[in-house]
Amino acid sequence: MSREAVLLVSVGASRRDAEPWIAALAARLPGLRVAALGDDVDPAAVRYVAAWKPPHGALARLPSLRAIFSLGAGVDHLMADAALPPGVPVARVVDPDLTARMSEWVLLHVLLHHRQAGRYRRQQRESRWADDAVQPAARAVRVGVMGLGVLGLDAAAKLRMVGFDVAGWSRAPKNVPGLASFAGPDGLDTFLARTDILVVLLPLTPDTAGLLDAALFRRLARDGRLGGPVLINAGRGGLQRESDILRCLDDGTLLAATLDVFEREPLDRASPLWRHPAVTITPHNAALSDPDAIANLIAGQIEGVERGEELRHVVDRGRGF
Ligand code: NDP
Ligand code: OXD
Repeated sequence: MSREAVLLVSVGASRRDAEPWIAALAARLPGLRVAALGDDVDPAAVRYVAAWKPPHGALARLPSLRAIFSLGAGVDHLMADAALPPGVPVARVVDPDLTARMSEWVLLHVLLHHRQAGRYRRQQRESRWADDAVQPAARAVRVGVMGLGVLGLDAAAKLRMVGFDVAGWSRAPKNVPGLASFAGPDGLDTFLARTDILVVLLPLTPDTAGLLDAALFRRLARDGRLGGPVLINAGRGGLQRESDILRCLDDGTLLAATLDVFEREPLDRASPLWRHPAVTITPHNAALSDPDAIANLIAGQIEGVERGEELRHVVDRGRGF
């Protein structure tokens, strides 16, 4: 068996799922053997892993492992693996391609709610010309972005460019011109009370799990120009309580919701979310990781490590993101 250093790729259930990643990485890293989890590989030869939701336990017992690359920006699945090798750094995706995709999705769905796309789709189905709906200006609509990291800050900047009145919430306050910043549990009430459209781009951690519940939705602004608060979540499904979302849509606490992520994925066909008239669903593809773009990032990281440079975008395993 070859002792050539190996980059092990784990994506999806079958080797075919990993193949675009293997091809993209192998083309950029000719000095490494790029193999799929399940291939005939000497565990002692594995120097790097690139993975999206690998089976828990699969990355244990790789004695030469130098770094694990998440193929997404979120690392909650990796962090939940009790057998993840403790001393090995985990780097996540921070890449302009993925960031731009997420901001596109956020802008699209904020604008669909702002311009009342659901109302006009209904009217069209009924061949009904009704032009009496109030259409507030973007500056009169308050968007609150939960999570002001790489993705939240870019989305907030682009929302401001369109003209929305944007605030953000994070652990520590941010000093960004034109962005009202709220932080920590103490800042949450004020942030929610001035939010008409809540955009969630938080990571899933022990501190954020289940945060999006009925108690939080009740603290959103009731005096907005859209007729009720709107929830848009592309963070993680574990942040939300789906039964609370449905209850709050039905009792008027929420006007509408757009969800890209779910407590269980894929979303069960029996979930009432599919059929709720005020819910828009996308299948966890707000910001896909493009193999070519992300292979460039990982190849650059590996080349840097091999030259003795510091790994970038390393996850703080203590805080979980
Ligand atoms: P970052 O790590 O850059 O940012 C995370 C942000 O969340 C930071 O601003 C951080 O605050 C804030 N935060 C974390 N914990 C708390 C807390 N307890 N209270 C308040 N704020 C908190 O992550 P990204 O922006 O790159 O990505 C965010 C998430 O988006 C990912 O973790 C992933 O789950 C999700 N995602 C979803 C995708 C999809 O297609 N649906 C695609 C890509 C990512 P502070 O800055 O103060 O530390
Ligand atoms: C990610 C995702 O975290 O696609 O990158 O969800």
